[in-house]
Amino acid sequence: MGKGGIGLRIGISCYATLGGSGAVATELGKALAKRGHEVHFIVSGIPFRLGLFQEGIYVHEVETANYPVLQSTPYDLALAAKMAEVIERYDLDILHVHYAIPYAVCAFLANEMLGDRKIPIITTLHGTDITVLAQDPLLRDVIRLGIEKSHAVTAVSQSLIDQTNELFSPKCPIIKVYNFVDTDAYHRTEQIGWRHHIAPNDEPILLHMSNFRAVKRIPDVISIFRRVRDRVAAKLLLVGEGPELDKAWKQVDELDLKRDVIFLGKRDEVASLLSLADLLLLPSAKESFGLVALEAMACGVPVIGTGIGGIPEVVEHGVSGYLTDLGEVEKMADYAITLLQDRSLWQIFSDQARTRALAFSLPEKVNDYEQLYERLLTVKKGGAPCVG
Ligand code: GMT
Repeated sequence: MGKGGIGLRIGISCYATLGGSGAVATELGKALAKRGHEVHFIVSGIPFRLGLFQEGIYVHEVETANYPVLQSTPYDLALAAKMAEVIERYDLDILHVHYAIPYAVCAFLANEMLGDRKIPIITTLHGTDITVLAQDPLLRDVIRLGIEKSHAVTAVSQSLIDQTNELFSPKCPIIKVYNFVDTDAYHRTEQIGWRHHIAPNDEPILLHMSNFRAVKRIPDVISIFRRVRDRVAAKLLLVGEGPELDKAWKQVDELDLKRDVIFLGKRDEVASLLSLADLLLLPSAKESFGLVALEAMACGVPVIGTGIGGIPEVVEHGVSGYLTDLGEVEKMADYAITLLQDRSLWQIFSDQARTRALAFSLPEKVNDYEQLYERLLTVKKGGAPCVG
């Protein structure tokens, strides 16, 4: 808690729709409000993990307007104006934005609008802002600006820090704050009814949950499952929606897997769904952290995936899951079968997954962010340009 025991007024901007960065930002905001801070979400819609009313939380929706002279609706400018308005109206102490584009850049713009009323900006990098968008020369220098103008920059894994350093060599060191999971809310629960509905003959359930973007390698998920199902009666639960969904339907159809693959679409009951699963499949091509892996592990679900990006910082190969190189679907299927055919080995991995998840528990990481806010507010008085 800041200001000598008094709560801070914290602005948070993030993507409100499906995605790990929005999930982390929202869970952080909720936890900060529980600790007595006043949290103002400045967003394009109600954050999907916000849940029911909670004291200390405010949501400010960015409204956009279009005019015939403009090529497109100026969302980013409207966001910057909204940030400035909320900072001023609610006398915010700090603005914490999640994702470099557009949030870090808009936060800088908002501060410029405020003149002497500038507040510290903290930017958390989540992954694709660096690993995908910053690879585009059109966006690279805009992202660089967002990073350089932030008063502190955090990233969700060492892998992401290394990639950011390689690309931008920022003057101010990037701070590592791993993502977290609320291990009280995320734990394995009996899901007898659902389980019976999905797997009436008690078949093991493999699960994949994502925003179905190309980096998630949905075709690999289905190929792994096909190989598993050829040897073990099993079901695959696909949770989420996105650009690769149609292709996934087609592949399932072509491989004649329709009876065993269930497309659930977007769902909120993440912990309950994960509790249904025996294994999580995460064969991503890029993954700066893999929040879903952590949430699955908290629910005692071992992970079979790629050892790419930040995933090995979360999942320990041979302990809480198995990791392979990109595209090694045969190997991933073999690992899955090993765990599915040996229930006592699965139980050991399941317990170890839960133990591993406890190392990423929410209170500790929220402390890290709170301490960073404190440092920023102290340093601001001394006038240092950034905190690292
Ligand atoms: O995974 C996605 O495609 C969503 C994306 C996002 O921007 O919300 O997730 C990124 O941030 C998550 C939270 O920090 C990380 O757990 C994901 O690994 C990261 N995704 C990628 O790096 C592809």
